[in-house]
Amino acid sequence: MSLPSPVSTAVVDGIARITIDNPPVNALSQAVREGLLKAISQVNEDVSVRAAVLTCAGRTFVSGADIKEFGRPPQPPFLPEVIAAVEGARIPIVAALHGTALGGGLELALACHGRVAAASTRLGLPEVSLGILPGAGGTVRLPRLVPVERAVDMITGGKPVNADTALEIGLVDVIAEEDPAREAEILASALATRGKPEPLIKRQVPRRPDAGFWEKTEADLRRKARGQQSPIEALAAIREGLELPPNEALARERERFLRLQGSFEAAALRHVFFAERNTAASIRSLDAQPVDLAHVGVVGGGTMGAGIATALLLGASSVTLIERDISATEAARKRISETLAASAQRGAIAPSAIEPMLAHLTTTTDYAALGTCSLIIEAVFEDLAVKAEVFNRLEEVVPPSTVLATNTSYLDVDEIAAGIRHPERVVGLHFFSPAHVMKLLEIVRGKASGPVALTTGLALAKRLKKIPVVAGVCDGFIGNRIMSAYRRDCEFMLEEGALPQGIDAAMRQFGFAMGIFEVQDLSGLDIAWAMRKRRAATRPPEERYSRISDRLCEVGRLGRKTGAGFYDYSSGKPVPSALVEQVILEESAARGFERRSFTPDEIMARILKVMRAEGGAILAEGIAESAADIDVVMITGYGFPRHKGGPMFSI
Ligand code: 3H9
Repeated sequence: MSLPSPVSTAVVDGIARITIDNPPVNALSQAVREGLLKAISQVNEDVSVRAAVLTCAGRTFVSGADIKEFGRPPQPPFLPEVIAAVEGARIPIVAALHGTALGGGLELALACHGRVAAASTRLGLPEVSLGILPGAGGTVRLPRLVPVERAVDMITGGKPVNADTALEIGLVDVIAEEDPAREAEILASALATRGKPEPLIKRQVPRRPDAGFWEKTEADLRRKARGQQSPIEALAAIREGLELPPNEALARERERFLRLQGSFEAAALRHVFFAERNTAASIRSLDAQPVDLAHVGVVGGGTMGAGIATALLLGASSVTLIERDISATEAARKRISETLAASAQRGAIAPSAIEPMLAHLTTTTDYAALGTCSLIIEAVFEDLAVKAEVFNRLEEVVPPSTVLATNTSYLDVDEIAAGIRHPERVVGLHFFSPAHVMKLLEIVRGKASGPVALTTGLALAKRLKKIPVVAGVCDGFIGNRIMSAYRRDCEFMLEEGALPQGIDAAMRQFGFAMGIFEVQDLSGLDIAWAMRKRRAATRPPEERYSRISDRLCEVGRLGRKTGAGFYDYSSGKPVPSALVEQVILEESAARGFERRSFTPDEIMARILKVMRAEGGAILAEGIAESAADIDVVMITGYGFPRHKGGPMFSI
């Protein structure tokens, strides 16, 4: 017995309504493509039909080709054929958009003869974020509808636009006040009076870009893409779309699409797409209700505490923040309002949203004010005794149902929870700085962490639009543990002959936003220094240990904040330092190394090897739930290039 088609057609008063119903996101699976072809041939043949509307059931218009089909041999009918049928229909077809019209979904809408969108619709061609380019005419049709520069931004950047922008640039004809399908019927009816619709593909390109546009855009893209190929290919396809006869351009686009679809980059980005949606599997399967997140407490108003409070306010929670004294509470409030102002300046929030958010922030020195919070996140100084004391104080003022979280990035969550009466309520919530921006949230599962504490961590991640990854207790959890391992090895490479600028350049060339030494200078060398000093007594004497960082700290080079670290910053930018090189040479000599040169490939091979080895150990110890989770951590928290799929990924 064959399954019912996900595409249905109903004709009322000469207007056909073609509806796609393929939950969750109406992806263009083989059955949808086949159903669409049938529907178009049906309305072409039915002479009573004057016009048609293409709409979707459920929460969204078509959000793209079915990514699950990408790894398998393609099954006909292919999308370009479906799209050509829609565009060449005997009658005008108007797309009624809501939710997200993405990728193949937007290409389908471009083939229609008009577009009506609900006000909350987002429209885009995000293919480059999957390592491919639009493969069903998007690069050829979009620049015929909207200004070329806007088409280039949308296709090479992959970021969707909202309905207002879509209307402004001509991507949609109408923003529906109520039901987009109903308003699409009105537009389709009006178009029907003008005879057979003109396909967009036949439309002349209104304006060619200015001289030098392609070269400059390509140079900018190459700089930003950090080795990713698909944006560069997408740009070339758009250019061909404007310079070649349309059918030739469509064929060339398809060729590029199929080639990229089989690339390492596309496999890597698909892996990350699904990996990000499948994290925290062990918590998702728990049968427990999270606590209410409407009012959350934060203890500590330093960089992390204030950042977490900002993230919570942006996530529509009320926040009560505790600091030691009045001047510290005032400093925290100032930090938070400055961060919100900067978010407004970046366009992330409306300036008018700041005051209402700050009205939901209470700063105080009185722990009793936390009595009504169902979740409290501690973000005080990274010291076990200090944190344990905070937890003991918290237990005095809150009921046993309150979940207590620690934002520690290294310390043992079990030891923090050890002294309290209800350790099942304790969980680690490791945010990354800046906490209101960074997408990663490590949910650290302590020995005693109970289901409510864990599901609360997951619910918080969802509310703050973060990606949760579960980590077990160990030194540095997943991310910091891997980073410590490769940072250590990078310092060994310094002893053996490399220089910080050489290692950083190799990492950038591989696709990292920054090299490890630039990163350390940015975050400050003192925290890791303090930790090394704490561990000095228990470090096995036979363990290899580089003294380079310690020596820089000893002379006050703590990173950017002191104007010097692995680099000098007197000009604001990192400049290699003669003094650092001297320290490195001395340490090489002291350890008896004959210095040798390292190629960028050699440096990266070594870094990746260490990352994989540490990742393997983390998996074997059960600290991470899957290799894919480790990839997600390194990509979303540590700048590993997304298009390389993560340190554990291979094909
Ligand atoms: C393309 O179109 C190529 C064409 O140019 C040419 C072809 C010839 N396919 O994200 P969510 C699943 S490339 C299959 O949690 P949200 C997803 O895995 C494509 N499955 O929801 C999840 O499954 P599960 C261009 C898909 O509301 C469920 O749907 N399009 C697809 O937060 C819910 O997803 C894109 O790149 C798909 N295309 O966000 C859009 N999309 O429940 C990619 C989603 O089993 N998708 N799923 O875990 C998105 O950006 C977001 O999913 C979306 C919804 C914004 C749509």
